[in-house]
Order: sequence, then C-alpha cells, then structure tokens
Amino acid sequence: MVILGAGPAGLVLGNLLHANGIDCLVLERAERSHLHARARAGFLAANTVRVLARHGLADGLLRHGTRHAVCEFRTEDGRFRLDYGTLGRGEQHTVYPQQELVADLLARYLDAGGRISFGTEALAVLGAEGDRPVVTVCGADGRPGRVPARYVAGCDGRHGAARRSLPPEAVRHRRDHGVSWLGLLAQAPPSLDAVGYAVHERGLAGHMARTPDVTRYYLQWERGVPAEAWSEERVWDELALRMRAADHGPLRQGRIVQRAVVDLESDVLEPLRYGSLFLAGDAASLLAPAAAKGANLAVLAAELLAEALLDDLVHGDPSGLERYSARCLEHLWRAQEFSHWMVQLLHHPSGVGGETLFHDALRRSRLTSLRTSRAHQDWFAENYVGV
Ligand code: RFL
Repeated sequence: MVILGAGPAGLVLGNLLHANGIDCLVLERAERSHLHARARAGFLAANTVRVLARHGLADGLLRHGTRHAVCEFRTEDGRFRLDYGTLGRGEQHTVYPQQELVADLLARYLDAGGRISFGTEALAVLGAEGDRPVVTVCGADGRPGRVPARYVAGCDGRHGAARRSLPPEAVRHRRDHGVSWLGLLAQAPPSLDAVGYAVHERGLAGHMARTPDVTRYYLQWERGVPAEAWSEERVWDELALRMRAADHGPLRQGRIVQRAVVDLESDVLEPLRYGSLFLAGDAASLLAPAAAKGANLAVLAAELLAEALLDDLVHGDPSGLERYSARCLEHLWRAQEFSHWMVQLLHHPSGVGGETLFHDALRRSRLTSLRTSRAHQDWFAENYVGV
C-alpha cells in the first residue's frame, strides 16, 4: 500500500492499516521538521476525537487539547453568543493545533515500525486503472524513482500528484467564493472565550483560540494583495475596528508570527476512486475554511478508506472499496453545504445594485434567525461541530 502525503488523512490511514498488519509506505514531499511546524487547523469535531480515540491515536489531544463550545457573532445589529455545546447534539470542539496532531500521528506510526520516505515528491500515479499501479517519484537525493503498489491512497492535498493523475473524465465540482482571507497567527492569548465572527461592512474579522499563548485571527482581504502589505500596527487596528473592540473590549495583542492569504474556494472530486487509486482529505475535496471542516473530514475519510481496504486486503471482500466513494461523498457534500452557508452568512456580498442589496438583506435575515430561533440554533450547532 502506498500513501501519498503525511497530513492528517495520510497518517490516520497509515496508522490504521499498519496496526492491522498491512505493509504501507508513506511518500512525503516535506521534511519531518516542516510538518511539525506547519500551523493550519485547530478545531476538532467531537466525532473526529471519537475516531482518533477509537484507534488509540488521541492521547496527545485528550491530554493537551482544550474544550470549546461557544461562538460569538458581532454584527451591525449587535452581539449575540451561541453556546453550541448545549444546542443540537450537545457536542463540543477540542482545540488542538494540527501540527501537534500530525506530530503525534507521525510518532505513533514510526514507533510502530511504519515506513515513511520524507523529502520524496510523488510525481504521478501510472496504471491506476489496472491492479498494479506505479508511483513515479523524485527522491530526497533528486533522483527519479518508481514505487510499485497494490493500492495508492492520494492524501497529498489539493495540489498533489493524485489529482494530477486523474483521467480526463474525472469530474471536479468547483466554487470560487470570490472572497479572500488574511490568516494570522498571533503570539498572544485569546481575546475572548469564544470563537468570534465579526461581520463588518469593511469585511469579516475572525478570532479563534489555538493555545493559551497563540491565537488565530482572520481578516477578509482584498484578493491579490500580498500578505505582508500591512504593518502589524495596521493589522491590529483593523482587527480592533471590525471586532468593535471599543464596544466589546480590547484585543490582547502580540507579535504576528504567521501570515497567509487564503482564497476561499471549494471543490469536490467525483468519484473518489479510479481503479487502484483512492482520494481522501483535501485531495478529495477542498473546503473553504469558514466552517473549519477540512481536517475533520480528512480524518473521517481516512477511517472509511481504512475500513474498506482492510475488508479487501484482510478478508478478501472488495465491496467496501466499491462503496467508499459514495459513502465519503455523502459526508463531503453535507459539509460543503454548511460551509457554503457559513461563507454567505459571514461576508457582505460584493458589488452594487439591487441584487447585492437583496443578498445582503438575506444575510442579515439569516443572522436574525440564528439569533432568535432555537430550531435554527440547533441546526447550526449540529452542523458546526458535526462531520
Ligand atoms: P494536508 O494536510 O495538506 O497534507 C498533505 C500532505 O501531502 C504532502 N504532499 C506531497 N507529498 C508527496 N508528493 C507530493 N506530490 C505531495 N504534495 C503534497 C504535503 O507536504 C502534506 O504533508 O492534507 P490532508 O491530510 O488532506 O489534511 C487536510 C487539512 O490539512 C486541511 O483540510 C485543514 O488544514 C483545513 N483547515 C481547517 N480544518 C479544520 O478541520 N479545522 C480548522 O480549524 C481548520 N483551519 C484550515 C484551517 C486550513 C487553513 N489553510 C491553510 C487553508 C485554517 C487555515 C488557515
């Protein structure tokens, strides 16, 4: 079994297969130190924690993660909080930085004797339509190589080799939300005890705790403007303005240690199986980060794929592999639908004229409904924490 990519999807899959006696090789383009430092997600859904705990992969996050169950909306019509841990299914997030999770999964896999080749870039998956595919690679020494496989799991993200190797008939459902964010990591404690979404006429500002000393902020950002364009002072001023700090309390500032522009795009590949090649995680579907779902779906897909592969490789039953794509797509589309709804909730539509006014009034009405309707709040909570 060859797994492309050592992110959450590839490492959960590798751990599950290796623990059940399947020989795996993970090919990872980056060095290990880079994976330990790559800060991305942080909010893990209750089901993600259950999946990881079920397979003994949750020790670190259960020990060091923190529980989170409140979000606060700040809008032109005032402020309201949703205690989503008491709504819907009564589930909470566990906040645990993605790079810590990846470090835990890597350590577990390597300690158990799993094989991984760092600094090795997969270039293409050849012969996926048959049952003896080959992965072409560029090794750490720069030399080309060929790695034969029985099955290949494409867990190498949206720009990986798995996607590039798909046949022309592969369908990519795609949506550009027309919005960009400047994602920031600040060396500063959280400013509020909730996820903060400030919907402002100048654009969204977001606040998400990561650790007691590190906080993620987002600023809606003009597309094409480089991440470094603003000074730290200007960034903090703008965050304070959009988060209405003058009314609701100051932000706890600190050094900005990471900046990246994210264009909000979503896509879904269909199907998720091409002969011996399977897609999981961001390689299968990219989710706009508005609803913090990507890493959660990556873990879920990895478990679904591991179950199907084990049925085939251990019990000789290939029916799970035939069902994998449909099962996974059902979860992906539900998450995409909620994520799309969140994008529309959180941003003023761009443009001028009657159509823009119409969409903006809808957005306001959605926020009112979310503030006042218990049924709507239950729906929100179930989808916000659920995968
Ligand atoms: P990853 O994590 O991108 O890992 C893919 C791995 O593949 C390697 N790779 C290759 N290796 C070999 N050959 C090649 N040709 C290769 N090409 C790539 C890469 O080096 C990498 O190690 O994909 P995976 O496993 O599918 O996991 C997906 C998640 O990382 C992603 O969905 C989340 O980070 C999205 N996301 C969030 N998700 C959440 O569930 N909760 C959150 O709070 C959350 N916050 C975020 C996010 C994503 C963000 N960015 C960067 C868009 C916040 C941000 C800012």
